[in-house]
Order: sequence, then structure tokens, then C-alpha cells
Amino acid sequence: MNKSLNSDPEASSVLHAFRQNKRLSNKERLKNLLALFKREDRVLIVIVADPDSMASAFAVKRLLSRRVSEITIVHPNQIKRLNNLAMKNILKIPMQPLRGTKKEDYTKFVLLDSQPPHRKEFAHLQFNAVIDHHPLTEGWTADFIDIRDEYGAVCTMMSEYLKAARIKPAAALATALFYGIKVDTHNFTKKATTYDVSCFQNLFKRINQYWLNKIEQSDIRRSELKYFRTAFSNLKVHKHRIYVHIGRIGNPDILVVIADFLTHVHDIGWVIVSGQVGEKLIVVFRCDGYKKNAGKLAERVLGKYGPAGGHKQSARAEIPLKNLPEKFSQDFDTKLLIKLFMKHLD
Ligand SMILES: [Mn+2]
Repeated sequence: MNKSLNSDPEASSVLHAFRQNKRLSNKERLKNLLALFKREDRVLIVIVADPDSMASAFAVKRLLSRRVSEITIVHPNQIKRLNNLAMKNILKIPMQPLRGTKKEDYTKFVLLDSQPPHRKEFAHLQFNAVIDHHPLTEGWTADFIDIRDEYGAVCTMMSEYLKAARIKPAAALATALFYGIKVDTHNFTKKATTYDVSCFQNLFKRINQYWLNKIEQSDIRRSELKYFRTAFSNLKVHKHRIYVHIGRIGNPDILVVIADFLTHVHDIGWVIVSGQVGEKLIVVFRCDGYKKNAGKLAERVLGKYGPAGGHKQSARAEIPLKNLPEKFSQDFDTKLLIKLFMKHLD
């Protein structure tokens, strides 16, 4: 074993727990987890709210219901994504902001889909249980640690806990877990194990398809519909590529929705959509990925001005306007957007 890890007792203990956990069966993990809690416990579940963590918290709430006296789910981040808000509202997942929560009101602390060093808001909490699938971090401890970094979603781990506890999730919980796995594995195009696939399959018969559709489809604010009009009147097609600058917008998510929509256009290889949020130019890239690389293009063209990059089919850049050459930093429009890319795409 690495010597530097041995010399730090905290680091070696989290590593030790991590390795021990790999050898346990789901039944043993469940037993160890439940052993932490007493009937009078008031449990605080902490998550950085996203579909995987929200569904996982919902599952832990189900696992511990009738075993402890109170369970509260809190999140340090603001929930802005409309799909996540729809998920919370439609599936009735009770959550509240971490801000304003008094830790003295709780006796046990659970962290899901994250690890203590991930956020500064976690620093003042000593967690009793940490369940996660991100790469192992060091320098912290917990009574119970279950980190399976090969898993596509914590929802899969939670489905295994529920199964070990012989709990059949009701439609709301099943839909939440199903959606969590879908989102974290990008519909199984990203890292996933056969466990993720099999949980996904088992949950399928329990979900409510209408709720799921509504959650997946809710990604446009009514106030943002006007940007579609702008997009249609501003867009220019140049050599099988669609370019459009939307102008000032409140939230960059709408650029993603518009860019994704425009990829449906027949015989178009690239979609490049930009908008201004505050004093930044946000550029969203989409392409079919065939002999193309959106991430590399973003980096090549805009990397020198600010953060830019991504994957083969999708990429993004967030450029402070003041970093752009003079002729681009004033009155940015679709023509200037085309000009930026012209010599890089032929
Ligand atoms: Mn996750």
C-alpha cells in the first residue's frame, strides 16, 4: 500500500472502509446502515439536488420511515433546472434548502451522491453515513461508507438497498429512481454497470410513464418561449451549419434547448447557438459527431478567451465579452458568430 496513505490515519480509514465495503453483500450493507439508527433519531439527509441525489434521498427516507422519528432532506444548491423542479413537485419529494437548517435539531447526518470534501457547505457536518458513486476522496471519515465508483448512479445502489430490505417501491419512488439512473448514465451512453441495467429494467414495471414524460419534457419556462421567435428570425444557415445568436437571456439553459431542437433539422451537420448572460458570451455547440468533434472545435476557436470544451457531439464555451477581440466584443450578432468560426470550419 502507498506509504503516504498509511501515514495519514484518516485517509487510510476512508480507504479501508472503501475496500471493506467492496466485499460486502447487499444484505450486509443494509444491516450495517440500519444499525446506525435509533428510533428517537432525527435524520438530516444532505444532497446536492439533482435527479440521482433527489431519488436516492427519497429512497433513504423510505428505508428509514418508521425506524426513526424524523427525516429531513436538505440541499445547499438552488434547484434551477426545470426538469428537477418538475421531479420534486410531481413526485412530491419533500426537500428544503440547507441554509437555515440548524444542525443541533438533528442527531444523524447522511450524505448521498457526494462526499464531504466536495462542497464547503459540508465542512461543518460530521456525517454518519456517506453513500456515493464518485471517485473516492480522502481526509474524512464516517461510521458507514458505501462508495461504488463503478456504478452509473446512486439510484442503482439505493434500489439494491430497497431490494435487500424487501421494499417494493411505489410509483413515485420507482419513477424517481428510474429517472435518476436515466439522467446519470445519459440514457446508458455513459459509465454504467450491469447492476444499473438490471435495476433500470426492474424499476420499469413500477414507474408512472406519464409522470416520467412530464418530468423529462419540462425544460422551457413560459417566459422563454420568446427566444424561439428570436432564434427563428436570427438564424443563418451556412454550409450545412446553423448559426444563431439569441441576444441577452436570463438563463443559459434555454440555449441548450434551442440547440437541441435545431439538431433535428435535416441535412445539418453543426448547430452553434450563442447568447449573452450578464457580461459573458455563452456558446452551445451541437454536431452529429461523425468525423467531427464539438469539444475540440470549442476549445480551438474560443479556448484562448475563456473556458471552452466538451464532448464529441456537444460542447460549450463561456467567454467574458471583454476577452474577445475588439470587433467581436461590441454588438455581437449572428454574423459575428459566423465570422468567429468561418476560418475554423470548411
Ligand atoms: Mn450521481
